[in-house]
Amino acid sequence: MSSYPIIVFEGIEGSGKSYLSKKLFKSLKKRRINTILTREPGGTELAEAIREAMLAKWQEEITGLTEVLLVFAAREQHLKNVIRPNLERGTWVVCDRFTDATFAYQGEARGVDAEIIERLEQWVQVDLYPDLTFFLDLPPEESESRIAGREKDRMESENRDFFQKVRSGYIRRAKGHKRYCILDASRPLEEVVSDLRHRLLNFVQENS
Ligand code: Z5A
Repeated sequence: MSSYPIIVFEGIEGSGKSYLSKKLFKSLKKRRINTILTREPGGTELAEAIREAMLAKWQEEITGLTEVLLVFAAREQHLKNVIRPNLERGTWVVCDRFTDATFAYQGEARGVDAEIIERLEQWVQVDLYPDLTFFLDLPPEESESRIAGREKDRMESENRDFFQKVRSGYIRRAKGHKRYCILDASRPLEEVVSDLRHRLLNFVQENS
């Protein structure tokens, strides 16, 4: 584990990552734990610009490898300018998505070789990995109804089969890593929040 914790939320669209990461951020602040809330791709000026380019609709084909290179360029900026300096000064980091999203979206769903992602992961992150990852598991049909009516970006415009592959990719990774906590995100929000609170309590006791 890094010196101070990095806690990540993962899941497909509408699974509640943004809502729950804000909730967790507020709850840690209430406990007087210095915490920042950030997201990927994004978190710095350049990384947010890369996010916009990554999610925009283009006339030309965008390959899976291009997406991998874009998210890792954004991640390098985010790690160098936000995440590492905060961890070094004793601040906890709550992040909406991180590298498991690259394995799920670009690896599993776009078909980019996992070895390429692993190499970039080692190269860019070196020794920095999340300490706790909440995977909010939601069937794609449910996700579709939650985000219906929204204007869709390039990634959100993918079909159900794509998101089924993303979900399978997350489930596979969750089974292989002890840091994962899988939450059934199809339940009412209060139930998901209550599970999150319970898991968080244990984590805070172990880490503060
Ligand atoms: N991406 C990638 O491809 N590779 C990478 O390495 C990384 C990212 C890091 C942007 O991510 C895109 O980046 C994403 C993958 C790609 N693209 N896609 N598709 P993002 O996380 O910023 O975008 P998003 O996944 O589209 O966010 P989202 O749709 O806002 O999802 P969310 O944050 O999980 O949902 P929410 O805002 O918390 O909730 C959405 C709505 O559902 C809201 O009205 C809630 O009140 C409702 N909700 C949430 N939970 C519940 C429950 N339990 N019951 C009822 N209603 C609920």
